[in-house]
Amino acid sequence: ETELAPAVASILDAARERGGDDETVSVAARSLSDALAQAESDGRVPVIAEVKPTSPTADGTRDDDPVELARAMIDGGATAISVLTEPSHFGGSPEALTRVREAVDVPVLRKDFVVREDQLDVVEADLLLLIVRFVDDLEGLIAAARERGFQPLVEVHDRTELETALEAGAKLIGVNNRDLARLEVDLETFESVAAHVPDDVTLIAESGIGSPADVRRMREAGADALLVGSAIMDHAGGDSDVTE
Ligand code: IGP
Repeated sequence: ETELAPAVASILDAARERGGDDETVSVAARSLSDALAQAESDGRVPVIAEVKPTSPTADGTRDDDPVELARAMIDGGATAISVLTEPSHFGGSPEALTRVREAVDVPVLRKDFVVREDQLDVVEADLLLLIVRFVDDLEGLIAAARERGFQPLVEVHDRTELETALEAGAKLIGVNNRDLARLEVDLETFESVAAHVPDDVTLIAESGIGSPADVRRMREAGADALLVGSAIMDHAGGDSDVTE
């Protein structure tokens, strides 16, 4: 197993320290598959646009209002919104997600490094990211997420992790093109994993998608939707249309 980049190791340490909540959330989730089907029937490329104030590979921090960003993303054609809630390296917060989810009516993904069940109860969201590499009891955490009403999005980086995700019963899988060892992006990651994903799984291409050519490439490799952060954050305030 490859070593984690120092930034990722420290994100993970911080995540393990973070407390959860004693009360159990119960979410009336907005369906991602309905939203994706709607986008397809409207002839739009299904994009999950991400509110990510900063990251270990970003140049600085953007302090735009998350609600305004999310609204602009939806006006630009986004099908769903992802909001970072990780505070130490991504400038995120549960409050930002709550505000966004109140302001929009599309599904909202909680983007964080959740490692334990009690950490599921921090904030209500429609979708919840679970990263295979960081979760010990994936099957247990998927079940706990579903019990609360979340649609778990299970993130993998290679075929071994894909097998783990499938065995744990994941129905919504994201392939992260960014590797957690060198933090470099390679779109071939998605292509090599996607070829082995069964048809009944909803498949999302994550990270490093920055141009219409990238979008086409991921779609041709089988992406049901694309998760785009930096390319949209870099154009936030402009009128870039991510679905063109
Ligand atoms: C978005 P990008 O390259 O478009 O900004 O990537 C998203 O895929 C990325 O932020 C991400 C991520 C994660 C962030 C993918 N998996 C896990 C934090 C945690």
